[in-house]
Amino acid sequence: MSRINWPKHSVLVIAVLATWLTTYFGYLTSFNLSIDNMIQQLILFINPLSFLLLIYGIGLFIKTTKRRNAYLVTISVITSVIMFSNAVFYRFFSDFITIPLLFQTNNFGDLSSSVMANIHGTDIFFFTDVVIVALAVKYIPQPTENSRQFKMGRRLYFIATAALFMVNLGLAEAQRPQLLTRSFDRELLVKNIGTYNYHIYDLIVQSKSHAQRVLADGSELSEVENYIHANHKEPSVEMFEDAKGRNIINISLESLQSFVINNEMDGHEITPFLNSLTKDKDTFYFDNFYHQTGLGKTSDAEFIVENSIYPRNGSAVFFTHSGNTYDSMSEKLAQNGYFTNVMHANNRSFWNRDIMYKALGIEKFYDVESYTIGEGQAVNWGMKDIPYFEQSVEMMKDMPKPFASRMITLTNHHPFDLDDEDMLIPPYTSNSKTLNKYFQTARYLDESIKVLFDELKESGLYDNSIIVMYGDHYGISENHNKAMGMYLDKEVTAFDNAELQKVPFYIHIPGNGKGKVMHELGGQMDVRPTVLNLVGIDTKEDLQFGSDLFSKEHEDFVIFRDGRFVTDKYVYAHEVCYDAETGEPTDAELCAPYIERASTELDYSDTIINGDLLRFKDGQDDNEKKLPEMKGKE
Ligand code: GP9
Ligand code: MN
Repeated sequence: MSRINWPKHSVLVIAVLATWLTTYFGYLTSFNLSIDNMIQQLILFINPLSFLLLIYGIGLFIKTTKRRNAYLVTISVITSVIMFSNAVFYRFFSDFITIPLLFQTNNFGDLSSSVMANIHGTDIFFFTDVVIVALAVKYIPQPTENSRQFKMGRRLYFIATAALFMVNLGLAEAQRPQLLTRSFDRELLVKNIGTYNYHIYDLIVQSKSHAQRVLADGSELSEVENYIHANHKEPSVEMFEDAKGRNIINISLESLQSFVINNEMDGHEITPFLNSLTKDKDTFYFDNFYHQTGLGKTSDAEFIVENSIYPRNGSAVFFTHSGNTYDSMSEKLAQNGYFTNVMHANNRSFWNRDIMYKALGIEKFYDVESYTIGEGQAVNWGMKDIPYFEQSVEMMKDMPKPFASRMITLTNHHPFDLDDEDMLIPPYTSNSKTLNKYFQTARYLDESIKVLFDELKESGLYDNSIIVMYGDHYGISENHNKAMGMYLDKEVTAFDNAELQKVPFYIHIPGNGKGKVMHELGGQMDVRPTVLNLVGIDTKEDLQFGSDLFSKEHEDFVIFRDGRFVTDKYVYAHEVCYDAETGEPTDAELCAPYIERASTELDYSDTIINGDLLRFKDGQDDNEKKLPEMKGKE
């Protein structure tokens, strides 16, 4: 071999190529990554490269050949171990490794036996690059140089590496806007920035929150407790236990905003079934109810509904704080004899749900693998809502009773695509394709709820259940103000945009008879206390920011995650105080006391999450968290 005249730095090039290709073939053979188009395939192909150029390139700073060789081999071993561990892990979790999971150590006993069972002989493949790198360093001579020319070349090498990383990130952002801030899904991260960069990203996110947690102590908890107890509202006595012992079906209505309820689009009713419920004697419909989510969208809504605590600003709490202790609604229901679960026909790692649900004490997650998606039963983001509800009710029949199921719908999701046969009304005609299609998917969602009610009645579950439904967040963003203005027939101001954050909230109690339209001003924060009071569970001692919507003491004050707020008199948006009645700007002084309250409350909420303060609360045991269920292929 030494007779061949190898170009300079051949070893480095070979090492990068070997690990790059091993990684790429590892992606293709060991993970079930859904690739929709050529660009995504290209991103997947190039995504290991910038990291490998960087990490192997560090070898260019090592002067002695022996040490440099040892370094190159070590890197090839580490990258192989990373890919190999992820592949084994993926076999039973359908997910990539994340740091919080590695710290949830009390299940490692079970884990090690599952690990052994999930190692395949063919996994030796992941170490192909180690063999190649070892051979290369042994047989290929390496230059020892430190000339100016070399330093220049080295600089160019790193500039090119950085440029490649930027191109990768640019392509990824174009495919998935806000990829890093919203960090939807580990699968998406791996597909877009690669396994290695994903692990670095995970390390940064997790260590940031870990540091804040370490610095926190119990004294902060008493301050927050004082604030919350001082603002405590007595729940309604009249509604206490109105749904005691019943199954709770709590539905997240994807992207559904209140403006479609009891409204028409070009003469077509948009949500006929949900409209009929607003006039139903067993239904309480809240028409002044707001979402309070941030970047975590659906998952933020879930977080709020479970905990009655604000999600995080600028990141998804499901990702950043899945290691915390929570006092969730599900956990409380489970303590009171309910079988708690979430039903959602999507990948279990989306929004880090598989891990967060364990922290929330949810007993079972019926994810996409619990469903059979037949021909024509998927559109847009996945399973269509109608078959989803049909199959879910089938599963409910077999659940221990009473059960508490949170259900998450999906079809009415941006970009609001629908198959022709599911279009029950024509599209709208504005300059926004998004808004035009939104009415049709909202109409489909409405139809699916009707199917759910029918199925529940048919299964015999209906009479002994309550059905709670909330819109999770807006579907039409401010980017579509012009089209919205055309639909609403007015110019959409910051005031209107705040008003457009209203989402429908329903509580349907079969046979109750007291149902009506409730104008109480409320938000997602109020779901937990309201529902728990209905089933007769006391929440007086709980750290929650919401209160029972049926309570006479309930306060007309809703704070948005971004600091906007609404009271019965004022709406505060983009630093302007509006008169709630007229929608006109008014004296800023009038909003001042509420601005203060809003920021105090949001700060306290952040303090709870950042410091993981609920672990200091009596009766909480941080060690109870378990790893997500094993899904071995035994
Ligand atoms: C995905 C679904 C949609 O599982 O919850 O998430 P979103 O983008 O609306 O947050
Ligand atoms: Mn959503």
